[in-house]
Amino acid sequence: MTDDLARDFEARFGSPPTHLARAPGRVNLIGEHTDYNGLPVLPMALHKEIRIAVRPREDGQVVLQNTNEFFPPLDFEVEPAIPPFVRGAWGNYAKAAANELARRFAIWRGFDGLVDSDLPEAAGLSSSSALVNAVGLTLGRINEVSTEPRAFAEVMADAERYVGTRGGGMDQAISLGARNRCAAKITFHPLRLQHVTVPDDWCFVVADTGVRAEKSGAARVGYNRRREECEEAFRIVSGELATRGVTEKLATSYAQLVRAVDSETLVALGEGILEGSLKRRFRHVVREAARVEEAADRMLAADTVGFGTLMDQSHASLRSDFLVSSAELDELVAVAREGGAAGARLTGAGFGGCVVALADRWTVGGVLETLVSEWFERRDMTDRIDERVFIAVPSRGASWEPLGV
Ligand code: NG1
Repeated sequence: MTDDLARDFEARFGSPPTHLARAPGRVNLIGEHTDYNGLPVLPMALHKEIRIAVRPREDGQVVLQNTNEFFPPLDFEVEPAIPPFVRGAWGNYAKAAANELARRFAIWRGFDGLVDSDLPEAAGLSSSSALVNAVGLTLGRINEVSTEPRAFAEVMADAERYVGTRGGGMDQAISLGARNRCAAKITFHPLRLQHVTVPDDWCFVVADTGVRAEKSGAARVGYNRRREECEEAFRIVSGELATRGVTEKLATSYAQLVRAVDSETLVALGEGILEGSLKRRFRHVVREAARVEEAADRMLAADTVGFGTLMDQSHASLRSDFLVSSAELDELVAVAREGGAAGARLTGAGFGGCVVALADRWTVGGVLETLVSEWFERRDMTDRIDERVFIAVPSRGASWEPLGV
């Protein structure tokens, strides 16, 4: 694979690459729309990744080609305040990393790169953050930027906001920091990864609706609006709880609120204070954070049924309270459950993309078969079926490797 990429690079650029940067996508197991509220998440990195064959340049140009012809070649100069390409252009994820690193570390050196990926785009598996991370890692290494890994993950999270989505930091953190065979409970401010070994018998199945959830496009507005609603709900509830003396002083984050008041009490207080959509968004966020804590314990205890139940609850809440599911996502979740999954839910921001289902090694065959026969075959979506439905392998985070020249 790497040899093919290196040969392809040489054919295109005229000399061999010196390094390989790779960054995996991720599947979020539970904890959706919590990261940007400073509340925990539980993702794992995938065996599917972005790879870039790299040759550093002696000037400030970043010259990128992509093995997928759908993504046209591009180039730009490394400098602070890089003007973006048109909205939705793939190169903006590369510019995002370059812009942030140039702004913070005055980097100057660019590179020739050939990008290759086996990650589906706009499917909620974080191909965007994998690309930001792989370009960021490349620019960081060739410009000798020295930052501690967690600080680097925070820089990459800030970087990605360049494309216009006010995302949290989950995707960049897990893609950079994941360990083989593990998921990680991630907490924020300060960023911390607690690695949890995925039980040997567990299989997380990912199934893609094929409906694109383009966060630099249509899904951006819905995503950013949810974030504003969560912020608004927080302002109202934290103010009211301080006035009533429920919290000693004004809470400055959701994390403080959930530490001060247990989640069901907090939900009940929120229901008494908030109205309409804000009430529902608040309820989802508070309960989802509690589910993440519980899910990490269920994983440690290898309690398949317990973990699956939490996934089901998460999906119900994303559908009814957070309103980010879709007919296709709901159907795929239901089919996975019919096929014998212990639990299933949409993964990522929603609005399309993938579901994730938990099975064990004895039931996973039935789940896969049912998904294929009851959903994909009925929609005539059996081409490239291995890319549409697969078992996620908990994998290591990003790396930067010499290519032996
Ligand atoms: P997806 O849509 O899977 O890339 C987005 C955000 C995450 C998180 C989830 C919802 C970015 C890069 N990613 O993930 O931070 O908020 O939605 O839980 O914005």
